[in-house]
Amino acid sequence: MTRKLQFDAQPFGFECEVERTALVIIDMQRDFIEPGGFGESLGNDVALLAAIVPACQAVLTAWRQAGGLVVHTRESHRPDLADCPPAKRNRGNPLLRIGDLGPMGRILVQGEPGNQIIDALKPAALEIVIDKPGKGAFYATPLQARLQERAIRKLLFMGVTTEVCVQTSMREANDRGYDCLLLEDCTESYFPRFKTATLEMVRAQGGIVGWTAPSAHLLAAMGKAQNA
Ligand code: TIU
Repeated sequence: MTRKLQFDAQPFGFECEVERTALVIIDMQRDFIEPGGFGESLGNDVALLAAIVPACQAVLTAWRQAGGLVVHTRESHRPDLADCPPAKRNRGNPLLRIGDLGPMGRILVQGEPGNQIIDALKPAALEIVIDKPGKGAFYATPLQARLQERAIRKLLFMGVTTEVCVQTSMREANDRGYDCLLLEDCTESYFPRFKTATLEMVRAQGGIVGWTAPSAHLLAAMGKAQNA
């Protein structure tokens, strides 16, 4: 039985089938959410980001219970930094550069404590985990192949930061033919006005990048589908 979900979204209603849809959780890592990681090394106040964790947890729990596919991404580099262009490492004047030793291990390096997804959203066995060297989840990763193997057509996005890795990943997905929806209360930026602007630009022009909706709309639709 396919389970069809239909709910109010902007710029217009969104429809998907659980079996053909993936929940994509972008970079909910200690490096962005906790002090001492990459986000703070760039001069950001990281405190804002933790507020979305309960809403993300609620969606993740419901999506798992429905048997939906879950994809987690991590922005991360190989320990030898061969996949980190010098342009990325040297841009700006960070307190600590990618690969430098910080309080949570080497900044943005695979396997280091700071590079792990926060415990509250820890990937479960068999969920897909994508390590990505870029801001987008498709660049130099096997994500497209993993989604095609499962005939996934639509993506629900959560994670951080809204205008950087989330928006880049949504744009990459949009160009690959996926319908994308961003859960408004499950994403955050270090700059609240950038989050607002991103939500507006995603759904402008008839959904030029995709849809946005509060997570409550998705959860209500999932509750209805279960009772149907
Ligand atoms: N700096 C910033 O806002 N974001 C990133 O560098 N990566 C992600 O968004 N994950």
